[in-house]
Amino acid sequence: MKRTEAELHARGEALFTADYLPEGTLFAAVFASPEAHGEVSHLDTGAARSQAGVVAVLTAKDIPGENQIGNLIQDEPLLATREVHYVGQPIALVVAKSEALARRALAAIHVVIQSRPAVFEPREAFKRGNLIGPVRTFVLGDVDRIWPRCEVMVEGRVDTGAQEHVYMETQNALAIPREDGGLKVFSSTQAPSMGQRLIARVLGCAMHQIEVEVPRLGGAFGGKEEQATPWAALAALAAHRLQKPVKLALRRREDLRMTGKRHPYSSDFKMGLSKEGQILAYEAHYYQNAGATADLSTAVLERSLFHATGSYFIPNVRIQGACCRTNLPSNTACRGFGAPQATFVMEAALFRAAQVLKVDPAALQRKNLLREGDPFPYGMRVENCRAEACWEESVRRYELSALEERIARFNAEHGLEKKGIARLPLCFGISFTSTFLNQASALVHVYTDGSVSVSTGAIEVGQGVKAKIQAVAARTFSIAPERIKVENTTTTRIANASPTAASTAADLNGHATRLACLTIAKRLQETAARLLSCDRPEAIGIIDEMVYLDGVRTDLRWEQLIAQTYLDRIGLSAHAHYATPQIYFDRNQEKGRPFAYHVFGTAIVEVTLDGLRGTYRFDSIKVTHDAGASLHPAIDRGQVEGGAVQGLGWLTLEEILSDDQGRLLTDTLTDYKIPDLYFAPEVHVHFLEQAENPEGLFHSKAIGEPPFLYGIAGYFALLKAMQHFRPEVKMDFAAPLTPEKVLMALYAEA
Ligand code: LUZ
Ligand code: MOS
Repeated sequence: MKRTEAELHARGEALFTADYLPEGTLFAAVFASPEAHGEVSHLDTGAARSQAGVVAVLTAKDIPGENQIGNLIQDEPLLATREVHYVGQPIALVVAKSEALARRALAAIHVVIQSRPAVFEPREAFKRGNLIGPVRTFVLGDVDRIWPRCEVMVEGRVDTGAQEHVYMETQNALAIPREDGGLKVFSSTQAPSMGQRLIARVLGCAMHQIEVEVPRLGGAFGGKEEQATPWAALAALAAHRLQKPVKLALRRREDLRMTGKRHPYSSDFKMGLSKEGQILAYEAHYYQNAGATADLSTAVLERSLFHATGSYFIPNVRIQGACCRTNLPSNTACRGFGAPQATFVMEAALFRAAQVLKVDPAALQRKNLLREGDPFPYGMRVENCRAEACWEESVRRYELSALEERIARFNAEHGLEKKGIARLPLCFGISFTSTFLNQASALVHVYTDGSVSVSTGAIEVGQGVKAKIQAVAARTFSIAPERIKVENTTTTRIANASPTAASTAADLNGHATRLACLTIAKRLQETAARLLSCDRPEAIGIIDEMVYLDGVRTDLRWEQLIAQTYLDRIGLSAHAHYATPQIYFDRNQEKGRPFAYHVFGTAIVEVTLDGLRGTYRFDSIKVTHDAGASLHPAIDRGQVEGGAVQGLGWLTLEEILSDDQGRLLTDTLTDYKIPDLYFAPEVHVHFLEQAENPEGLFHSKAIGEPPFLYGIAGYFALLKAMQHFRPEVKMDFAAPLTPEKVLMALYAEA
């Protein structure tokens, strides 16, 4: 099957929110706080207002409803009033006849801020008690009873950095007033229903007054789950006040400065093992840098806790996590959503333990892999466990012993260049950890010519969800995919949609699509039975657009069947709702069954280090991935490749730096280096065979986020290469491990 819209993208004809420009549109630009923390004592917008081309300058006073866009926790004003909490926090909105005029007027706004001390580090915020939500603790067994019996103990600290989403399309929205006083808002968002609800709150109107439509997104990666809302709400506010269409589009530098990133974590770990390398006890403390507002931070932290033990069974565990409030733009959802940070801490602990035991980390990884029925610290037991299957398949398929020999030979023959390899066994839980979000609906129309329109709440962010939903409808009806159009998402056709997030969009919306198609298919069976004078509709089947009776092909075709159903005055549309069965979580006990299933896999990463320069090249990443019975192998392969490379970027190249006043220094894409074609290694992807997933849509598995974690192996491969170059090198677990840091470590004085 082809990727829907591939031609449009190849020709540059695909339309994005920014491509819609109704006549008479005004343009907005955001005036943001220059201070990380302080009290606004004076705000003068008069000079800006009187500049040529400026139509209005809006502040919090212009908000007719509630000045509040916090979702989980209501701690986020749309426009700052008395206090500012980070550099880049919106204070005022200039609306003008052109983008250039709007931006020029920003310089004429005068603000006086009495600065207050700002906090940027999560451990310091924790000490001061600046927490969001409760400290969470997951416990299994009893670590304190086991510590004295452990023959090997390791402890340490781990830091992982922020990561910018770098969606190609920056944050933007267009709001258009409607005749009834409501608004139609085009928004580049993963969460149109959340946008609709919060815009209604800000404007003080009913949700039915606000329609949010999403064309397609030029990438999101979690950055448009919560953080598309402010820009849509600001455009909506201006359109509502001025009764004109208003567009708000951030430039790249504004986007980099004003929006949040992946949460940096600072963590402590302690691990106890037997001398044979069995992990007996594990303890970790996560200090999450949440930034200035709650946003999704508590949910991200929760997913970290769920992924604390990685792909391993550990009988005694205590994990604690704190969401620490700092004076940075609020950090937010980013592919993996807290799981990569926790998995990295686990792998760092194992790496350290392997050093002490003088064994290859892979030996410890293999020994402690999850097995069928093992409990996670959150109560659920692992079902259809494929951790060992993926590991063993990767050893066979990628001829690991030959690979290791080749690397040993290379290292023996080369003085200045050294190679390292490392592996990452993956285990990722699928479902939103907030159980209520695991629902979706679909609206399917069959037109009288036999063509089909499918609407769901899923947003096409480039991940190919439309192609998957098209495949689901085509399979359920057994008709050609070309007959099926998957529509853009809008809140008038699909209500109360969960965000396109948590890797669940194809699963949840695909299930709903299948149910709606089945409802129509049942009606079609009845029509066909009538036409064929048969009193058993269940004896009717449709295969490749032809009607079958008792397994025997008839002359009745799909189009005829549809036309007759219409003439018989039978409905050709259906709406269906799907909710993931049998999931729950009790936050008092911290136990439950939060996930429908887990995704497994194994990656092997090989890197070559230039010991003279500290530069490195990732040669290859070899993946064995459990995609279930893939709905669309080409798309799933693309997700594995992209995820793995994005994961490598997070831990190596991508470094976000701010000055001591909380101002972002890496605010261009020349300062902030992301993986490109030259950086990307060869990616080999093998899907585990005979891997049907009974819990999944047509036995498939979700794909979006899990492969991001494969990049973690790259960090440890690099540490191994550094060790080969200089055995006594001091190794911190502090990502990103940029070439500069590698060089400093290799030549640090002992
Ligand atoms: N978003 C969310 C997510 O709201 N809840 C989740 O559990 C989640 N997981 C991954 C990515 N986004
Ligand atoms: Mo996401 S991190 O699934 O928006």
